[in-house]
Amino acid sequence: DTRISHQAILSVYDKTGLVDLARGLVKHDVRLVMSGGTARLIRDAGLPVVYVSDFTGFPEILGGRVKTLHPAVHGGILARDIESDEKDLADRHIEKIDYVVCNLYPFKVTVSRPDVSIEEAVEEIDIGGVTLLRAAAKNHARVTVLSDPNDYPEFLRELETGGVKEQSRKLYALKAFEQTADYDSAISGYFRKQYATGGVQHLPLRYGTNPHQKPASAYVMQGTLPFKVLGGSPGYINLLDSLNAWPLVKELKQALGYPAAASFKHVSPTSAAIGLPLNGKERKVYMVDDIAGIESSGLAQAYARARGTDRMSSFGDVIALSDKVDVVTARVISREVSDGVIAPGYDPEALEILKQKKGGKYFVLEIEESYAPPSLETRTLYGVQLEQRRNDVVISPQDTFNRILTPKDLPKLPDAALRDVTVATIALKYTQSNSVCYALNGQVIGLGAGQQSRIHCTRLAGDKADNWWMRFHDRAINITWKKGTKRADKSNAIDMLCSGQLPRNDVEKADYERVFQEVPTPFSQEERDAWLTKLDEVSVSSDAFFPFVDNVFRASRSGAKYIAAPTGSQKDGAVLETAEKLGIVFIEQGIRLFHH
Ligand code: 93A
Repeated sequence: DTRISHQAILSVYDKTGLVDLARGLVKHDVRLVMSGGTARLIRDAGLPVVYVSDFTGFPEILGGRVKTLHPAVHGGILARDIESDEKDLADRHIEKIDYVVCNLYPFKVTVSRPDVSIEEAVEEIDIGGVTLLRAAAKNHARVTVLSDPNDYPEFLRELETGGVKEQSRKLYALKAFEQTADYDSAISGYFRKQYATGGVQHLPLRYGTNPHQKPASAYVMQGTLPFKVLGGSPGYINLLDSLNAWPLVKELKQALGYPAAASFKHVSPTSAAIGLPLNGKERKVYMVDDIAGIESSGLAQAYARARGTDRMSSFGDVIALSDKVDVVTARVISREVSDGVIAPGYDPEALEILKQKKGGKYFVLEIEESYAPPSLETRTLYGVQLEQRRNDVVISPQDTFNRILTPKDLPKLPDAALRDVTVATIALKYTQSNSVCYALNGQVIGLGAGQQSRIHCTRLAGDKADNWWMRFHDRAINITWKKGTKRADKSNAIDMLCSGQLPRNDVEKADYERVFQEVPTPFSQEERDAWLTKLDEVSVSSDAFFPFVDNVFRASRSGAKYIAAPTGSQKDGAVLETAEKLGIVFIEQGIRLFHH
């Protein structure tokens, strides 16, 4: 046929709209080359067809596994309008292909059937179609690739009115690339679940955020997961906690050179600390005064501080530890209600202690200490991919806190303050925003997370710091307990006494008083104020600037002497002036640290 100037190859699983498309192509003198099933339909519609096997001179073989995989097809698609390509085609009597219409075997549908066998899944892996799409998309400078039946009408309209536009060819090519990428990820996802189990690369989870969110899993696309599950089976939120808590303690240790610990709940730290020696009072308040040899373990003291800060919030925590876990640390953990732990290693005896928790259900993760995540991170939210560079900024006492804005004549921070703003700021880097953190003695003492207004964070964290400090009052330390009172019940009662949330009626009163040998006298406002004025030298960090001066007032009430925060607020001037008046050192910490 001398009128024929163009050729199309058609090979589709989904035959929607195919006949109309073929009719339109024939109208424009395009010769249609097709694989078997596609050809049958078009022939039945009374249109002229050329079988791929006649085009290539090679039959479909292996029961259809090889249909279009032939140099005549791919040479025809991939050839450019350049002399050497034209010569290659002419030498082999290959004709150029201008249009490729293809969609793939429905691999996703097949593997979504609960009873599908691996053999059935394998047969659904389209090879020739993917190759057609990739080849045509690669050569989109010349070739039009249609991978979506929804595009046929618009394509025909363009063909009718002067030819397919360059911009359309580009978008069709992009669509084909997205389709092959999606197709391949469905295949690798299926085989990951089949072959990479045992937690090496793919870890099935019982459910996601809530029990009805099934299925759920954790996996990496390349290599192996950076942690091993040594005990229990972590859940989805457990992993969110673990994978936020681990970098926090890793960075704390790198910044300050001490073993570090964090206690996490709902993807924010309740506290974090470095392993400074505990004094007698701290050992009592943190409920570790009966742990033999605790002074010999920096790691155990770090966790005692982290767990001791806000014992109410830490109930059922996920723990991260910067160092190999020793027996003393495992003993501290073994008495607390907790969900699991992540650490770079475990002494065999410590591991045994931990694995016995929760009737063997305590999850124990061993993280690869040297693991460095890729710098780009992606998540899907409501079907939309969000991508960003990971927050890999380094917070260090040497570099992050050198810009002291007030007082002007202070050349550098005292070591203790530098240490504490570092602790507070690294904790914020892994806290849901907005967030404000108060720190003292190398540990968080109050952390306000996830509030939409800055002042509410500053108040929440301040109230927590106050509560923490009230627990050091002799009246709280010297409570006499009824025999057999559980640790968690003690923590709850102490919290009520210290926060002043005392019972309002007889029912509440009976519940509150049941744990005490002798019911402690409530704190009067005067006693409370007198004690709180002794809280001093506190460092406060904020994950973003203070929009109003109220934050400085509130921080000051809980003993703040140092505040580190980004600037950029219209009220910067007033904030600094207020800090100056209240005798607070204000450090410009130049990095905003929102975390979500
Ligand atoms: O088994 S294949 O991977 N081998 C091939 O060479 C091949 N070429 C096209 N499957 C192949 N196809 C696919 O066949 C197409 O992607 C399309 O989904 C299907 C169309 O086959 P038929 O025209 O016989 O219905």
